[in-house]
Amino acid sequence: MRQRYELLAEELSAKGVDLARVEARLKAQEIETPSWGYGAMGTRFKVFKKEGAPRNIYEKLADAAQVHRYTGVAPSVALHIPWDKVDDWQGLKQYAEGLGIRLGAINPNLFQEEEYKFGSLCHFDPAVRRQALEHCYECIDIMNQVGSRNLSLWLADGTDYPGQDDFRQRKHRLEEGLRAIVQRLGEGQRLLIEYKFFEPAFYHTDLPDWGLATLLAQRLGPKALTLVDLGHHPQGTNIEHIIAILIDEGKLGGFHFNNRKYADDDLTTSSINPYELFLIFNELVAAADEGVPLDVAYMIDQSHNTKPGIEALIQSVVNIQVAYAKALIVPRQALRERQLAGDVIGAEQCLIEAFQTDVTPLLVKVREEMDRPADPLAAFRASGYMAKVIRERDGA
Ligand code: RM4
Ligand code: MN
Ligand code: MN
Repeated sequence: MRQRYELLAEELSAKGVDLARVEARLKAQEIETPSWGYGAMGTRFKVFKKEGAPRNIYEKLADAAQVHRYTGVAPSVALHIPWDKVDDWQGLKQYAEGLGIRLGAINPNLFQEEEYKFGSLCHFDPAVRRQALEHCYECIDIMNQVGSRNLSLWLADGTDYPGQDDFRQRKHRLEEGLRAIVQRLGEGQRLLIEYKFFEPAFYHTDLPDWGLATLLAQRLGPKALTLVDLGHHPQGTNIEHIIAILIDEGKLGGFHFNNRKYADDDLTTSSINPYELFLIFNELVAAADEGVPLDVAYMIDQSHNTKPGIEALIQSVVNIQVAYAKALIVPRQALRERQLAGDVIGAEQCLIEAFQTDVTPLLVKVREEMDRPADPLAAFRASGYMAKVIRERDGA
C-alpha cells in the first residue's frame, strides 16, 4: 500500500496537486448519518424484520457511533421529531457525547397527524397551520437543548387534484410559516428548506424545486438556506449545476445524500450513479479552492429495505469520502486552461482521469493517520458488534 501511495503521490504532484492539502481536507470532512437509517425501515408494502435492529434512539446512537468509530468522518446524527423524541434531552446529548458523537440536524415531522390531511404550513385552516408552527417551535427548543445548528424541514404539503386549493394562497401561507420559524431561530441556527417535486401529494407539491425553495430562502434572509436531497428531482436533472448556482447565490445549506434509480429510493449514496456524486463534489471543491465561503451540512438521508443499517451507512460514508477525494485531485489549473482554450476533450479528461483514479492508497494513509482501520467496512464486519447486538436486542 505504501508503494501504491508513493506512485499515486508522484503522479498527482506532477499534475500540480498539493497532496498534503488534499489529505488535510479529507481529515476535516464531516458527514452526518440519519437516526432513521439504522432502524428497520421498509417500503409501503412491507417492513421486513432486521436482525439486531435498534429499538430506540439510544440504540440508534450506539450504532451511529460504530460508523464514526470505523470511518472517523461521521461524528453527528440527525434526528426526526417525534420519532426520536425523549423526555430528557440533556441526558441524550450526554449519552451521545459519551459515545464520541453528537446530535445534529433536527427534522420536524409535519406529515403524521390526522390534522395534516390537507397540508401543514400551507393548510387552509389557521389552527392547523398553528399546530405545524408549534411543532417547529418545539423542534427549535430541542435544538437549543442539544446544541444543534440546523432545522431541516421537508414538507409533505400539496394537493391531489386540480382546484383542490388555491396555489397562491398556499404560497402565502407557506412564506408566512417559514418566516415565523426563521424568527424563532437563535444565533448561528439555520433553517434548511428541503424541496421535492412529488410525493405524497399527487397533483402538486407546495415546495417542488430548488427554485422556489431558494426564492423563499432569499426572502427570509441569511438564516434560511436550501437543502438538496439527491433523490428529489425529475429524472435527468443536472444536480451539479443546481449546486453551482446555489453556491454562487450563497444559498446552499445542506445535502441529503442518497441515490435513486426511479423515484425517491433512498438507496446507498453512489450505488447507482457515482459519477454524479463526483461531479457534485467537483463543484464544491472548485468553489472552495476559489475561496468561496461554504457552510454546508453534509447529511445522509437513506432508508434500508434489505441492507443492514450500520454496514449500509459505512458504505455510504466511504463512498462520499471517495467522491470527495477524487474531486480534490482534479487538476484545477489545467482544467481552467483547457476550458479557456475551448478544448472540450481536454477539459473533460481532467475530470475523467481524476474520477478514474484509484484513491484507495490516499484514503488508507489518511485513515491510518486518524487511527482508523484501512478498510472500515471489513473492520466493522470482523468486530463482532452485530452478533453482540443481535444477542442483546433480539434476545436470541
Ligand atoms: C422525505 C424527505 C425527508 C425525509 C422524509 C421522511 O422524502 O427526504 O428528508 O426525512 O422523507
Ligand atoms: Mn431528504
Ligand atoms: Mn426523500
